[in-house]
Amino acid sequence: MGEVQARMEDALSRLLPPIHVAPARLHAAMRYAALGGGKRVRPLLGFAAGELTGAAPERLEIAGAAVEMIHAYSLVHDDLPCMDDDVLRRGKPTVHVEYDEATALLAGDALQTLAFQLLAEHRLADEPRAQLEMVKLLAIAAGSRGMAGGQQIDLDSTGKTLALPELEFMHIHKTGALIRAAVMIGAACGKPLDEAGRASLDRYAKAVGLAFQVVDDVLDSEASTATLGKTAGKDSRQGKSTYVSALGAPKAKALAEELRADAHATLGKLGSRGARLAALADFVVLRKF
Ligand code: GRG
Repeated sequence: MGEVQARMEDALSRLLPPIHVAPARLHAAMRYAALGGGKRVRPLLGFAAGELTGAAPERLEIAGAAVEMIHAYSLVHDDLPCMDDDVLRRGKPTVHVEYDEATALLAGDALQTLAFQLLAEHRLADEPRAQLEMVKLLAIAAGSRGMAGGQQIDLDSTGKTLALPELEFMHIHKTGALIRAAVMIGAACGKPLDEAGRASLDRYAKAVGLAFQVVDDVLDSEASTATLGKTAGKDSRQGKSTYVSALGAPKAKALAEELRADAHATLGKLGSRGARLAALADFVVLRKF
């Protein structure tokens, strides 16, 4: 994990515009948002999925950087006063606090468009059609039928109690869609999987994506701000529906375990090449931050 995390830090630093290029303030804010923090879970999953299909690491780091830039953009916008209004992220002041709101908005926008630029300008798949498919996967995962849509449902549901199927729908979109895209895009950097292999990998990614958010809900209610590097306990203070509010912490943890078992079971169909994906399912569920 450390190797991929270090590799991603280098790749992101190389791919983001340098601070000395105008507009320096915007480029500095983009670098502040994307560098020097974060677990890099999505690129880690992309690398592990790429191992399954024999993808070149040079391709995986570009694909991972694109997904990570979408993720960084979502965090910058999520922290804005018009959304979650938070002042701490990855143990540092949020982008709008360090810079200003307008710059944070633009930094998020520019990170998002740079992600698509990366997918367009680097050779990431053997077939052009497969590369176009990656662009589509990322666009759908980030858009109204993915992350942005999930965020809208989250905003609309504040102060309300969601039933479990609605909660699952929100989380699958808000957090799960990008995680799923990270896995499928990583795999697409290598030799195409057959239909059954693709379906198994997608099922794995869906389970891990949902597990990630269930664990995030548990950590928000149980871990400290210092451990998380972001403000803890916000979900209940803001009246958000979470797996902890819906099920209670013990049942939410049991659900995360069920999803971990599902992820492992589905990887069984992919043979020993899925070992790293299995270890990452464990990391997502057992993590403490
Ligand atoms: C603003 C379009 C838009 C979307 C925002 C994903 C999201 C939607 C907001 C993020 C808010 C949040 C805390 C969601 C919970 C799950 C999540 C994405 C946590 C942060 O991801 P990690 O733990 O963060 O991978 P690091 O810092 O490790 O990269």
